[in-house]
Amino acid sequence: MYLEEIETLDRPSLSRLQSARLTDLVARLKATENPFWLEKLSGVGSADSIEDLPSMPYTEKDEFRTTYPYGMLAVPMDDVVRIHASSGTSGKPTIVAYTRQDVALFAQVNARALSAVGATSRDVVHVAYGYGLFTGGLGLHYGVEELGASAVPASGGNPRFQVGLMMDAGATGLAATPSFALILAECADEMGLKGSLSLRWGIHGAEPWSEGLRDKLERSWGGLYDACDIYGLSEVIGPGVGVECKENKGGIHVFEDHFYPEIVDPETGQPVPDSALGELVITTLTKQAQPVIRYRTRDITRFIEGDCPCGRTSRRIGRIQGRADDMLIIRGINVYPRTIETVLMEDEALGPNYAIIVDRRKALPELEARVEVADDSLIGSAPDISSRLVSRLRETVRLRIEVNVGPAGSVPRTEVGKAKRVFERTDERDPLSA
Ligand code: DLL
Repeated sequence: MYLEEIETLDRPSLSRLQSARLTDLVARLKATENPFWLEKLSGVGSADSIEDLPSMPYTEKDEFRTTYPYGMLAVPMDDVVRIHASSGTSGKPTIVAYTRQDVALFAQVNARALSAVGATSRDVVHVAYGYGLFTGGLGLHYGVEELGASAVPASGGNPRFQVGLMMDAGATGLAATPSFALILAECADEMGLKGSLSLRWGIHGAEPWSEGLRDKLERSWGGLYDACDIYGLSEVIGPGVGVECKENKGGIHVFEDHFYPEIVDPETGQPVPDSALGELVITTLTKQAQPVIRYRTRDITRFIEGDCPCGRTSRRIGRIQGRADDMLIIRGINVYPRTIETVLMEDEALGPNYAIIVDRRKALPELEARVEVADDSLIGSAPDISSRLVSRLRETVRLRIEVNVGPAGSVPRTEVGKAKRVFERTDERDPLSA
């Protein structure tokens, strides 16, 4: 463990640490001359305990937009040493700023995350998250260096070149989105190199993925590979808000000494009962440049109760089910794309790539899933595969979803950035061939 003393702290001591940090955070924000924070905290007292947090106001994504670019800064610009921006889907990106201490924290939490998935200073880590404004590349990169391992800053794209580099540089760890890790595995297979690589583990996040996808990913790297989930978001810090440990792979440990998690009902904003699904809300207890109080992440998850065999005492959250704003409403039924993925990936006959098409050509939208066989020898069974998936999807999602099974490699891959899985269809053109 990278910071054993903190990561195994008993709960009462952790709670005292969180309380002291919250008191300090509120005092720091009240001492700024920033009208945004003065107004937000106008009805808040000195915050003596972490238990005071649920009575404080939320921070919303929209506030990053309305205060763009620097309206939420809690330090003078002189103290800012780095800027990142979130991958906004529309309009202006969200700018996030870091002081030198924030950059050190960013490196520390990523070193902790890497250590939890099994990395040590002896690893050569191939970092295939995008470098640049996106927090993934630099976040993991600094974490690798903090741990004392060797970082290979490959960034996204050009998978054949990357596989060659992994081979030559002797990569033992892979930091990449789950979808890009699969592309690399496919490529390594095509190049006849899969068995020759020495990969032991992968740290995968930035997009939703399922247990079935983990299984396929671990198998496609030859079975000795631990694929763990890393979670984070730019508005909070970037990657390294939490991670799964390799011992359990049963929930994401949130680095709660820095990022305090709550789960609330996305409609009412009220806390949900233990282990119920809801929206994750995070307070950054120690960040300096751009802290957030009760940030509504829009990510849907639940708390996981019970101790973890790895010995970490921090609370765990389940895999992110999707974003409140990604939820599709089809004929009155709420569907998260990840629920469809879960059903598809359980089927052994399918490869790991899929696309969901929301067909809006008629008055009532319809869903189609485009999938591919794991191996072209199975293509003759496409009609059977399709009909069993239609009935499984009907049982799980309560909708008829058309399933089209194509040959291996027929679903488009995303080589740079986050995988695009959901496509809208509004006219005769096939959105996948656009
Ligand atoms: O995606 C930070 C990151 C980089 C995380 C590398 C992990 C690895 P943003 O671009 O701001 O930051 O996007 C944040 O991505 O609110 C989630 O909806 C989604 N997301 C991030 N990690 C996961 C994950 C980075 N492990 C948004 N599972 C978040 C599911 C994830 N969704």
